[in-house]
Amino acid sequence: SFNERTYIMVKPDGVQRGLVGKIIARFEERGFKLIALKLVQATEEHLEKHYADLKGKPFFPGLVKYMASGPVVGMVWQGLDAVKTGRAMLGATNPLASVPGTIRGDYALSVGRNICHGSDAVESAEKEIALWFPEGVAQYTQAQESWIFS
Ligand code: DAT
Ligand code: MG
Repeated sequence: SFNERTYIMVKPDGVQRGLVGKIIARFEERGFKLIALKLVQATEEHLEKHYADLKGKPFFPGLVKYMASGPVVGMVWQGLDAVKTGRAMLGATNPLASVPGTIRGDYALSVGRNICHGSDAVESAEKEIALWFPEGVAQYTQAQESWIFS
């Protein structure tokens, strides 16, 4: 929908590699509205909640350690079909399969260091937004909105 929200996160490798600004710029330039943003050092406990659906996968312990290895940048972007469009902008989970022009397809090579996260469904987006931004998100009118949506 028009007002759909998605949770996008720059992972510790993306932060260390100085890709935060580039990733933010892509969502800004596409026309999405930034409604929450923060840099946090997440605990393993918090990350286990974020990735609860993957508990039991062989890569789960390594995934949680990697995600806790440095700060991440969490953000919420709002706009038309934000979840699906956000996933398309990130590219395939395994960067080897990510098309050039996508974030992972331009900046990553390995599934264990794929630099960014994006919600995979509206319901998981809402859950992730509540987990990472319990304080809530901003609500404001973007001046360019009528030039982006019709
Ligand atoms: P996505 O991040 O594209 O939503 P996912 O939710 O299935 O993918 O998995 C979460 C993260 O876990 C993914 O970004 C990278 C890591 N991961 C997934 N599959 C993996 C695998 N086979 N080996 C190592 N890490 C994996
Ligand atoms: Mg996922």
